[in-house]
Amino acid sequence: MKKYFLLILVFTVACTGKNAEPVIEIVPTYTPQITATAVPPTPLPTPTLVPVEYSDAEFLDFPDAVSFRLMDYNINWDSIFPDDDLQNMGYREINRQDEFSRLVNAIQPDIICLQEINPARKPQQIADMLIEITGDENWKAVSERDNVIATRFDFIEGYIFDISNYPPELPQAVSMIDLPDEKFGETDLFAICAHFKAAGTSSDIKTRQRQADVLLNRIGDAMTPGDSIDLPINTPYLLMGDFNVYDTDPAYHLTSMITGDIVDEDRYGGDISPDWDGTDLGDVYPSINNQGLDWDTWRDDGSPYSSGALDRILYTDSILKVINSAILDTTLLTDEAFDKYGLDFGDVLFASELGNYDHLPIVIDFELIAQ
Ligand SMILES: [Ca+2]
Ligand SMILES: [Ca+2]
Ligand SMILES: [Ca+2]
Ligand SMILES: [Ca+2]
Repeated sequence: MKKYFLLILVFTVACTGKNAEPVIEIVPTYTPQITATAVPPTPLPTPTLVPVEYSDAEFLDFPDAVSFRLMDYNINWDSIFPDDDLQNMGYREINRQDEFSRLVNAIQPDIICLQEINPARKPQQIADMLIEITGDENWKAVSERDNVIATRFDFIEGYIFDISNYPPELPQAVSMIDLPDEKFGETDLFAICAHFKAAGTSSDIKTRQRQADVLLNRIGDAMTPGDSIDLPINTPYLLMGDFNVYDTDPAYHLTSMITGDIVDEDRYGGDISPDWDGTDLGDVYPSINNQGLDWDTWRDDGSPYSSGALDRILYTDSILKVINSAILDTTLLTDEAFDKYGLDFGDVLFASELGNYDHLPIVIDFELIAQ
């Protein structure tokens, strides 16, 4: 019976694309559908032998007093909410409440970017959950589509993208985060938490590019006087989330986001310089447990898809400096690390299944570069 179920599961995964990345638009009224037009999966590459090294998770220690910590995590649809939560998406597959709680308390982020939260949820629900998990009353959250930005700092109102003219699948969550003045001076942080369209049809690829073009158009507005939003000059920003960067297409949307190259210029305007000094954005490109051996943020050994760095943290590296970064894989930690940080072996696994992680959480510490 179990084998039969597994066969169905494998078949379903093969038909629907990335595990737990259903081929659907993230619009509440849209009926999810299994498509027959998915691009056939690429043949499995010859497995590369990644050396296994166990880590004490020293990257979870705070590097210094003037850094802030980011956590980015595609949690897989509504997995962090209780089983009986009425707003769970129909295709929610697992309960990760306890795991998420341990991860947040071990990582102790100042800013969190989450994807695959039911768009119908009020962001305050996520803030309340983080207050309960951490005991810190300061958590606040904003959301757009399935993207949520939460912070224990404050938000500064008035810095939002005008997205009124765009189809609902294109916008992403944005916010201005008030970095504490005593540590960061007058500089605050603009944050964009994005989820690019999943799956591999030509329509999916086009949607990812349009999402990139829309973001670049809005960032261009934010960085120049006039129109709907003006960031204070040299405001650092993060452009982070699940970019769905696959090896089955050129993933030009990532190149666009790094370089400012808008593809549909008729609709979204001319190219921009995404960093304040006229250069490209930086791509943190962290590695598993900061070991420099493996850079994949998504992995499911039982699926026909290659693992890959689907999730990205882009940043204005003229203003921000990465001083510590890691993709957290709890299955490669020592017993000492479990004791010290209160983590369990399977905290990042998908349904406790070895070799299947879905997405992994990312931890980055940033410092401001003195201007
Ligand atoms: Ca501030
Ligand atoms: Ca402007
Ligand atoms: Ca262009
Ligand atoms: Ca740069």
